[in-house]
Amino acid sequence: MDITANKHIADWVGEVAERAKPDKIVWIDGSREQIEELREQAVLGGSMIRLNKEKYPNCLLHRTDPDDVARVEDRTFICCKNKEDAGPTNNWMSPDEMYAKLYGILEGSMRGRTMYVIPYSMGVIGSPFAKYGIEVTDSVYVVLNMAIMTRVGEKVLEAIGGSSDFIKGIHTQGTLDKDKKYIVQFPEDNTIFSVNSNYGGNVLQGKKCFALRIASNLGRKEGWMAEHMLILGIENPKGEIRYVCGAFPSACGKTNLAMLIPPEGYRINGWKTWCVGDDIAWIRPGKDGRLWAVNPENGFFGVAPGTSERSNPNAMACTHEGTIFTNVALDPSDNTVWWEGMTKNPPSYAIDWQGRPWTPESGTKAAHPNSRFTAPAKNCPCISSEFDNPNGVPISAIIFGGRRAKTAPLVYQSRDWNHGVFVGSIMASETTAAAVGNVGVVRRDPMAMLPFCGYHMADYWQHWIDMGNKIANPPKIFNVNWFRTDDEGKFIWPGFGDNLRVLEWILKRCFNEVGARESAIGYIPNVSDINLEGLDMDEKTLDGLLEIDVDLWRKEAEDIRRYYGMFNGKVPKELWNSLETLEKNLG
Ligand code: OXD
Ligand code: MN
Repeated sequence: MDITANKHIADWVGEVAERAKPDKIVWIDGSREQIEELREQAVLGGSMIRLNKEKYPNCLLHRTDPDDVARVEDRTFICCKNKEDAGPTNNWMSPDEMYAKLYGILEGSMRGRTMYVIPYSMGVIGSPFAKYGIEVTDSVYVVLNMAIMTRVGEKVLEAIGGSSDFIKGIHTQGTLDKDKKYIVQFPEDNTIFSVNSNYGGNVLQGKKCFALRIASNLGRKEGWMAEHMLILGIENPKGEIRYVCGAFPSACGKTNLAMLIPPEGYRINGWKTWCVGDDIAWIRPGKDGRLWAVNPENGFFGVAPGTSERSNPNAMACTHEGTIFTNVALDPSDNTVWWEGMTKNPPSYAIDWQGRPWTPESGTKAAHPNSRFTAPAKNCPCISSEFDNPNGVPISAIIFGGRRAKTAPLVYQSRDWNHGVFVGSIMASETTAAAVGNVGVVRRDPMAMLPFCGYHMADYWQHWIDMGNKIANPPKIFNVNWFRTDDEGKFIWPGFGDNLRVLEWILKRCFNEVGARESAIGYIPNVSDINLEGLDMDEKTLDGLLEIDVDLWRKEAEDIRRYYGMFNGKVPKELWNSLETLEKNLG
């Protein structure tokens, strides 16, 4: 493939090349041959290790710089003209100042290197949901990952045609200097820059940069929603498949929920689950007055540690072919990978994520806690038959969730859409004992979008309210908390596949098949309506999980009032109304 006939793309790529001064430009055509050739080059060049060809065909291992292992929220910016438009939850710099800085870093940064041009699509190419981007990068790692996570190549250029409607993305690895790392979105120019990083979430621009930060701006303008949500289809014994979207902050089990395996009793009765997406949902009103969602991605960028045949066999199955592993350990005895939590017994000897010899006695982690697998969605044994449906799937329920030791009950339902927006806006998760200090401190993460909302958070809430006014049959909105603990700090609810018991109740509520009790915070299940068969839990314990501690909720309401105060008078009145109702209900 050579230069495109699209003048907007050709001129812009030419301009980037003039600044970055690569030795060579390679256009990614999306062919198997080209991807295989790049894999081979990466292996020969030493940036990738090829894994056991029988056990892990076409799989590679990559190690990043030890200082470049996660998303960098403090180096992530939304650069729009007015600071106020980025809001108090985003870092901001004026576009002129930021462009000057970034072009300075870009200048000559690809000398001696190859610049790859990746045309990619978020969503099924040519579908009404699809949006296109061009990412130029000097990293083969980015090319190979983008070819898994998105749909890439010539077909994307055909779909763009002569249009200038595409997202421009520039990535240069640079020197990986921590203090010159920038992940920047220019929503008014549909432009993304990532410099001095080569870590997935910062540089696979289709994911957080485009599909959430830029897309949340596009959705606001165009009347749809870009959300940090999984999409899951639940098939009941009658063969009806109903879909839910779920937003959870990190370390709350989103990928596990997206690939959930029903408990045995449910399986025997014919329940099945189908994964449509594990991280991002683009949601639009359909002609039928419902909301319809697609997963704009084409793969999973999952956290490896803790993923096992027990916790998530579907995710494990995803990783056995055509997968890129980043910062996991290598078992040199058979050239396979390992991470903490994968098996009970670690290998007796391994090469750790930094390439150093490791044994179980080393006292260090073999895999980085944020090590990842990039796996094709089509590998997933429970991938939905609707995954490639250009129209998406109709959403019955939206589920918000966080990690709360005491406050939030196992599940509750909002009274209506606007109250549901309130429930999403006050989403919070407690920091765990795994992190230094500050155990149990609540961090608000509205709709799990805190690091990903590309404009003022209060305007985003207003957009949710506006969307609700436009749809005749909105999904019902729920909040779940799998993480209530007992007096000894142990989780009470078993979680994982058993979460289906709660999802069953949620879906029954959506189809008016079950009643509920009113409470100060919303509707709560009647204890007898959650199926406990086959579970070692009595109704009294379940009742405890559904209890609302009025004192804790009074404190919560005070904290929400303080939190809303941060948004310079921009919090929609509907949310204040919900807060006042809550305060009144609590007495
Ligand atoms: C995240 C991710 O950080 O999905 O949320 O990688
Ligand atoms: Mn995510």
